[in-house]
Amino acid sequence: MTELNGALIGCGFFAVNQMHAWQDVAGASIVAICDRDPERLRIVGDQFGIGRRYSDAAEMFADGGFDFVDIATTVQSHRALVEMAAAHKVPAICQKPFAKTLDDAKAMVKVCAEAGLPLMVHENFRWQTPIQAVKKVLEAGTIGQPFWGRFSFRSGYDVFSGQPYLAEGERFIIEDLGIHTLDIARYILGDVAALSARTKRVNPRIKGEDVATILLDHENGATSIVDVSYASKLSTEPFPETLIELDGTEGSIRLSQGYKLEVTGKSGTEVSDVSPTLLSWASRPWHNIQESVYAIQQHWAERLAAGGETSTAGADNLKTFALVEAAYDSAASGQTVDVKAML
Ligand code: NAD
Ligand code: 89Y
Repeated sequence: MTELNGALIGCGFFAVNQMHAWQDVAGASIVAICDRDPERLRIVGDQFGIGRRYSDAAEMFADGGFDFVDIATTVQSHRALVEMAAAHKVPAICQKPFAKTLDDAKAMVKVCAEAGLPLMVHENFRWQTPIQAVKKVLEAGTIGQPFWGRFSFRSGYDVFSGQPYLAEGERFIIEDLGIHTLDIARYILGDVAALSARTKRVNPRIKGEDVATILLDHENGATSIVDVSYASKLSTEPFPETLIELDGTEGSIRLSQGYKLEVTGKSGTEVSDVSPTLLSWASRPWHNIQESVYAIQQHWAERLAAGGETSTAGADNLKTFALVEAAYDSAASGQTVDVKAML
């Protein structure tokens, strides 16, 4: 495979995982990094031995010499940086949440499409080993046609110490974490026609909602519940596991805490362990997410080299992002929201 050269913008908390993963990805590596915070630039540059360092993304694009850019900044800068990449004809990966608004996200997809450039959203949760295992069982037809699902992420893990900005925004769990859970629901049960949602803030030290319950009407007639919480105190902390229940015409799937997969079909029940691999640079409990970072980046490198749409292309992600906006709209109005009308 030809080696693709990448540049990474945003050397913060999560980018360290992306940098580790790029070292493992076959066919791509990072040759330049950018952060407007000199301390973060120094830390990441020194840790990963990157000589080309920039405090200004415009300067980095002007110098060029890379085949793609990996945008790992927080949401405020995503639109401007994706547009800058498109102006320089550079394919881009953009972290979630893709944009501040659905209109911004649509504009970002349009500018890259018009320039004929690949754009992938770093929507990595669907790449987790347990989620891939559920998808595989469903596709094998063991449980028949799924008619009901539950996608659940309930935790009391302190995410605020590593990501203090999560405590400060008007919006929290749907935009930050629920976005992944909604994407998994779409990935497993298909696109969504309508939804209704209820939210709550339990933790008095944060600004946004930390609990959300969302009812989805999938286009194929299935119904599902996406329930997310960072206010749940449990006997064994499940972070960062997404638990799944699926009922189908011929059987059922249960992905339960501890990465246990139970599949019931016509010939009985099979139980298996679908734990993620602990990569050399990973640490528990984040290893489930860290492995999916490697998986999505490997997928990008392969698709960029061979051509073809990525699983979480910008256009695909509009359908996940619309669910985020619809959930906030529904929680505010108390009404069911027509998701298809938003796209
Ligand atoms: P962070 O604040 O720790 O890091 C962001 C970095 O980007 C900072 O160092 C900041 O100085 C830099 N930056 C911001 N705007 C810039 C610009 N215009 N030019 C150059 N540098 C700029 O944030 P984080 O916690 O690393 O989160 C980054 C993104 O990753 C967020 O969107 C977050 O939601 C996402 N995230 C994704 C996952 C996942 O599993 N996909 C997990 C955690 C965080
Ligand atoms: O930012 C979030 C994400 O994308 O995955 C987990 C997280 O780090 C905290 O909710």
